[in-house]
Parts: sequence; structure tokens; C-alpha cells
Amino acid sequence: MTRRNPTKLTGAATSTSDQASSRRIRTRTFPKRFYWGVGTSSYQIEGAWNEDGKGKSIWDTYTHTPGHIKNNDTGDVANDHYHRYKEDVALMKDIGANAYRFSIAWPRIFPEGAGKPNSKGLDFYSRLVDELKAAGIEPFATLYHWDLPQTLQDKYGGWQSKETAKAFADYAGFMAEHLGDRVKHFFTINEFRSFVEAGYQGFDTQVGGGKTLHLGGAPGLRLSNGDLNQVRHHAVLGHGLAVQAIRARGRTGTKVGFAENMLVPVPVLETPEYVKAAERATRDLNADFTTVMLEGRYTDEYLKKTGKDAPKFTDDELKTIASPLDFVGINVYKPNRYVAPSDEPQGYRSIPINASHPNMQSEWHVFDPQCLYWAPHHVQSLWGAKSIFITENGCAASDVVANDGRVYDSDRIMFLRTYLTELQRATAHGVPVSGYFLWSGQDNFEWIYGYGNRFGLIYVDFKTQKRIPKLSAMWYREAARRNAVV
Ligand code: PNW
Repeated sequence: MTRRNPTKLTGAATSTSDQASSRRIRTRTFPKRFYWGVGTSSYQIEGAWNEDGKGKSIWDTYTHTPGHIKNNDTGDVANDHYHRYKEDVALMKDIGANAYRFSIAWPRIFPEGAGKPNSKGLDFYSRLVDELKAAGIEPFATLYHWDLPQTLQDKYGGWQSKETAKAFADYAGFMAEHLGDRVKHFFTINEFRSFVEAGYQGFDTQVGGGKTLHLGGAPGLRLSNGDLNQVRHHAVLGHGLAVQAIRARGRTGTKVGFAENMLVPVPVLETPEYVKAAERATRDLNADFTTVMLEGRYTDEYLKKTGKDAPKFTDDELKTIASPLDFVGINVYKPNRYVAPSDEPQGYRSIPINASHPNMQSEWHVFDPQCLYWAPHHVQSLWGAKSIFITENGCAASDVVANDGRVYDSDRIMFLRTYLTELQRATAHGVPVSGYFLWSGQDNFEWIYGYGNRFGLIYVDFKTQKRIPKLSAMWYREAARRNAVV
């Protein structure tokens, strides 16, 4: 990547176009002290799957079983980040990120899920955090990005049991105790909806034309609806117990929240009735995760809808699940549906995504920048969140290295500029968004799609481990530097 100021024109620019340009940028700035971050997760980049005493995770098992992953790819080596983290931190600094959301591999810390900790595993994250701080990059740690210790799967059926939720809280408290002197922000669990549904039944996500797409993941179970609702309940319970453990064992001032891919309804019109309908739909569609974590109750509609399949729970558990948070993290990629008002009791009508609706490269990825306006809007208007992080947003693109050795990902620039325009609009309307984490810092192991879908700002040649910042990395650096859409 060139280090010249990329906005500098070599020809003579007229003063009127200079003025127009600075006006454009001035009116599109983000709040002061906004975090411009990038995100990754342990299994997707670290490699070193069996080094330094790490225990096996359910994703090691799942990828080692042929037929689960495109091309039978695995995360055994991935980006080899475990050995190259210094180079990776330097690259993050180069692309202008001032925050980094990474995840901790639970089986590196507790190879058996609980019991005796592995000091070499802890040491890796401690060195990573030091490297980040020295580069002026704020570390944000996610405690669970799906790589459950295999032992807990074997012993308890993973999140089918409350024992896993309790073990998670112990591990969360341990991390807050040991990294809390330098890590001020913790996310408990990443995307409840994705890992619960994909792993325990199969994940149906809406795509254009009224179709749904079925996605799988570790541990690859196919539970009944009743059992699945119980897994959902244990996952949010694990989150609540972890929040309490972090508060108990971390330093004062440690901030904690979750990172959920809530379903995002977009109103057909931006009028009060339509917006209200979209808010109702948001509360309803997210009753099993976001709503219960922020309200401490399962909505009447949810209990009615699930009937005999409703989860079993106690009032005490609901209180734990809704332990007060410092911020709400949401992963936002696409709208779930469009919404209009209705006289039906639920108060809204769902309008499916049209078949011709444009898509980014991932087959599930409906392209629609407006979801990045409405998701944080709904979180604030429904639940009064004081601080919201966009914990993931980004896209896969068909990136290739050109003859001159560069990667020209024009569609990712289009994606970022249009989505961030909507996020900036939300902040200008008073929605308290504190930061944005682009997914992803680097191309990486994209779960069942293997290495085929590239989400990075940095291109990775998985044969040589060479990293090449893409054109979008230059765009992102400039946006971060100016704290504005550019
Ligand atoms: C997220 N959908 O997964 C995960 O948190 C990341 O680990 C992953 O690499 C990234 O997004 C890109 O996929 C998602 O179907 C999986 O809407 C599926 C969906 C959304 C997010």
C-alpha cells in the first residue's frame, strides 16, 4: 500500500471542488473519540490448533470430519496469527485502526473447559494485548466466538446443559482477573443466534424471493424445537453469569456487553407508524436473545408461540440473564425483512426481501445499507441503550491479486461508504454509537465456506501467508483518520 497521502491530487484542483469536498466530509463526521476498529476471532485466524497445551475445540472436531466444510478446509493453520501476531498488529496500525476486537480460545486457557488453567495459553493473549497497547490500539476481547472446549461437549452436550453456562462464567471471571489490568472492554458471547441455531439444529436465514438458506456448524446436532429453546436459554444464562463473574473478579471500570446478530426489520417508510411497526417487529423477532437479555423476561408472545416447547426457567435466572450492561454490541450485515404497520395484534406486517434484491458475495448477504441505520436506532428506542457498538459489519468480495500485485476491491469500498453513511446518519440523529468494528481485519477461515469467502481489509495468501492490504484498507484508513465517511 502506498504511504503517500492518497487523497492528494497531482493535477490542479479548483478551489470550488476543494470546498465541496471538505463540506462533504465535514457534514459526515462521527462523534468524538469514536472507535474505528477491526474484528477477528480465534478459530478463524490463529491456527496452532494443538500447540502449547491447547485443548481440542468443537470446531477442531467438526472441521476434521470430512464433508462439513467447503474443500474440507480446516483452521489448523489458518492465518498462523498465533505466530505472526506482531506483524498483524503492525498492519492494523498501518490501516489506521484504533481498536481491535479479537476473541479468546477458551480451550487455550482451560484445555478441559474447566479446572487447571494453561499458562502458555494465557501468555499468548497477554503478549497480544501488550503489543496492541504499544501500538496505540485499544483491545476489546470476546470471550466466546464458538470454539467450545470439546470436553464440555462430550461431558454435557455443550450448551444443552447449565453446567456449560457455569463453566463459561468461571472462565470469563478468570480472564477478567488476568487481563483486566489492560483490557477494559469485554464481550461475553458472539452471535448467540448463529452458533445456537447452526450448531444445534441448522440455521435458516431469509434470502431474496421468500427463500431460506440452511447453514450448519459445530457441533452439528439436530435437536427438536423444545431442546433448541433450552439451549438458547442456557446461552443467555451463560452470558448473564459471565457478566456477574466479570464484575466480581475484574477491576472496577471494566465494561461488559454482548455481541449479537439481532434480526433487523427495516420500515418501508420512515414515518412514525412504520417506525413503530419496525420496533415492534424487532422486539418480537429477537425475543429469544436480545430482548430477554435487555428486559429480563420472555415476552408473552414468545411464550405463547413456543407453547409446550418453551424453555424451562426460573425468575432468578431471568434476573441473571438481564444483569446490567455497559453497552450493547450488535453484528449487522443485512436486513431480515421489511415491515409495515398492521391492525393484527402483533402490530406489524412482514414484507419479504424481493428475489432481485442485490447481494454481496456470500449467498446469505442481502445488500442493504439501511440496516446499519435501523439496528442501532431500534436498540436505543426500545431499550434505551446508552452505548452501542457495531461489533461486526463488512462483506466478502471476489478479491484477486492484480498483475501489479494489488487488490482492487471496489465493491467493498461501495459497501463501506454506503453502510457507514447510514451509521453516521444514526449518530447525527442522536443514537449513541461508540464504535465500529469492521469484519474483518484480514481474510480468514469463513466457517463452512472455508477460505473461499474473503472478508478482510487485508488480503491473505494462505499458501505463503503473505498479507496485502486491499484498496479498501486505504479507504478505511482515511475514514478513520478524518473520523468521517470519505
Ligand atoms: C458472523 N447470516 O457470522 C460471524 O460472527 C463471523 O465469525 C463471520 O466470519 C462473519 O459474520 C461473516 O460471516 C454470520 O446468515 C454468519 O446472516 C451468518 C450470517 C451473519 C453472520
